[in-house]
Amino acid sequence: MLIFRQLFDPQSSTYTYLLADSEAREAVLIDPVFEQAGRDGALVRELGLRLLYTLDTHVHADHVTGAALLKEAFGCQTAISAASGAAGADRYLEDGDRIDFGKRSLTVRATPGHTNGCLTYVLDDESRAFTGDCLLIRGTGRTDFQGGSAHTLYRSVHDRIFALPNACLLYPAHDYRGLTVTSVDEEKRFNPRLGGHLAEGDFVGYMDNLGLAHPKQIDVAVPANLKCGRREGYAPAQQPDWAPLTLTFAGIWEIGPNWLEENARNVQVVDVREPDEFTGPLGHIPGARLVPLGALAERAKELAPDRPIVTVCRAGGRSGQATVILKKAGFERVANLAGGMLRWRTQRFAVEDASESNE
Ligand SMILES: N[C@@H](CCC(=O)N[C@@H](CS)C(=O)NCC(=O)O)C(=O)O
Ligand SMILES: [Fe+2]
Repeated sequence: MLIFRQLFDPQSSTYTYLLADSEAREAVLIDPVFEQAGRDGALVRELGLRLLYTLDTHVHADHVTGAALLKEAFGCQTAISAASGAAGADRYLEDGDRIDFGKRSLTVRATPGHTNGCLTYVLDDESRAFTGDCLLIRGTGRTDFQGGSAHTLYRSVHDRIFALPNACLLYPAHDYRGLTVTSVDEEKRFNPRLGGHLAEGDFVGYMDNLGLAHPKQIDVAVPANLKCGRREGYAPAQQPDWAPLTLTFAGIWEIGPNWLEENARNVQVVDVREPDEFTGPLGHIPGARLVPLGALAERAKELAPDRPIVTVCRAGGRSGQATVILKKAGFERVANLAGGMLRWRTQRFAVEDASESNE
């Protein structure tokens, strides 16, 4: 079975696609975005997948690829077309190459025109294809920079994408209106630039008059993408360095009980349960300060601004929301205790005032 997720970066309107074999648990990510690498990594971890490849459809002009960050985090391989001119990829793809993940695979089709090195990745059963910026939903990639050519793009779409089965679903690298998917049949009939009876000359005329401003990030994105997303001295803002925190796909930074047990002295443990739970069956972590969730926004000023905070509750739900409240109140170094008191007690770590023993 195929695991399939479509992910969105609102800043650049980029779609990233996660594909995996549900049995082998092997995965690939198509067109990850630098700023979203933490989110994508969280999904890979939570679904219990092994990331084999990041697959860029082309050297993007509008955002930096997450390829290098994901390689660093997961040890996966980075792949892009040989024709892209990008340096430092682990695998350089050519037309006809196959990328295997478990029993599933993607086949590479060279679809130049938006850039020289643009690829479309076609799923093994031709039920889905990932067209990058070659064919967009009722649109196409622009052809006015990065070696673009309207003639070449027209041929790529007609010869390589419209040659797929009519029912094949097409997933682009961008959509600027929030549209998510189309099909070969739909685009053959309704694409306003090259569908229906429109000929190559009509397309070229259309593209010559697009009148788009250059992407805002082009001067940063292209040089970084020519190095597969490596940016010396520039880490994504998100990764905290005060503890080995993990980001959840829900967007919450968590710390495991083992780390907290060893480092409790260096942080403020804030328990956000109700008072009767604090001294109830589960008890609380020694040294924890009780601030029920409902009072947290109001009482946040009681907490020291210069020491990291770990929030705790019964199972890790309310304390996750507590991290959101504390961030809003201006605290930067905040993490949720993963699994809350329930997991803490399964580990048999020390508690105070428990009305029920751990044995
Ligand atoms: N406004 C966007 C640029 C959008 C853009 O130029 N997108 C490229 C893809 S890299 C494109 O081909 N757009 C085609 C279109 O919008 O019709 C930005 O500043 O990043
Ligand atoms: Fe592009």
